[in-house]
Amino acid sequence: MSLLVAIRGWTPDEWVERFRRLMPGRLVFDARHPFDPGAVTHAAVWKPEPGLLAGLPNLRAVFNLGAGVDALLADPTLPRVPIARIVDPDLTARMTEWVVMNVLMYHRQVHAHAENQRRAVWGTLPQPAAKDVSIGIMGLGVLGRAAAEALMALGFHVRGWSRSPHEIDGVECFAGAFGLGPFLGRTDILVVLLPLTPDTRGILNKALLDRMRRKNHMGGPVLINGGRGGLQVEADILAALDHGTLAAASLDVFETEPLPAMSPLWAHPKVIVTPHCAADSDPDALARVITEAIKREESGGGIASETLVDRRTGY
Ligand code: NDP
Ligand code: OXD
Repeated sequence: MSLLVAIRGWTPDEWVERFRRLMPGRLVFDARHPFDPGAVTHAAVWKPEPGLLAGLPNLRAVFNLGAGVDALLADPTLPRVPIARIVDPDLTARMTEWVVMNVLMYHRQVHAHAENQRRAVWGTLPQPAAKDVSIGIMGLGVLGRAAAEALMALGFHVRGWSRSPHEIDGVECFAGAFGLGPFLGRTDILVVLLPLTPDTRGILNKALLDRMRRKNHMGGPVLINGGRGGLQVEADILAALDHGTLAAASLDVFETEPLPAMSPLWAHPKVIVTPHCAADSDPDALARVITEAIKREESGGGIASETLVDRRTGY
């Protein structure tokens, strides 16, 4: 059994070292250097070079080093072996923090208070209770459910939208194309934790933003996207912000990453940009999770169902 580590965009050296430490006695190949393709049984990858995995005749399973598999599935030559993605409490907790931080910032009108402070104005603002504010979460998977629980614990009215119908205690659930209109029509803050698939690409567009509830204490609907940049049409978001259809946006992910220096999103007064770090996790913890998953697969336990990617749906 041997592992190929193929990583683009992050520092591969540290990952190769981690896996060598965690799997003493096994071969751990670095895809940047020559290796024997026939010896590779497992691959730990992040955005691997398209075609690389197709050249591994004895590959048994692929372990994606993140929760989203859109970059991996974009390779049309990807071999038909099981694919596992990351489901990890550390990653989930960090995404929950990012979502809650943003929701509270808008709900408690931090920007308006900061502006008053700048002008030395002792200005009190009307402040509704959390229960009177509706948070709509697109994506009720591992991350969406965790965010829903945290927001419910703070007292918000939480609604959720997914591909298939769900019943979740305390969450008003909607599903599919028919559910989208009613879901958006009573949402004040839209939290997006969807995967990027052919069905969700470009979903955060003018038509969707136009359907959100307009009247609230924040001056209009707010968008918080921690999913993927390909979900959003940035030109439509900018136009909605300038037109007032959207009051504000917090974006962790972008159509092009890193966000180009020329993007108007950087300096837009109603936009908060974070550099795809919402769920930046402890790499040692992730490497341990993957190592355990590889050992489980090797010993015949297969891939844990909550991490197994369904290639038909794309997540
Ligand atoms: P899951 O696979 O657990 O959940 C995905 C959710 O999206 C499910 O509820 C699913 O519906 C729903 N969904 C998928 N397609 C559609 C559709 N066409 N219409 C409506 N709902 C849909 O994923 P996670 O919660 O673990 O992660 C979500 C995404 O977050 C990842 O794919 C990744 O892109 C992103 N991410 C971003 C990070 C960052 O740092 N910014 C870090 C980690 C992840 P159903 O329940 O019916 O299957
Ligand atoms: C992920 C990410 O998918 O960090 O895990 O974006």
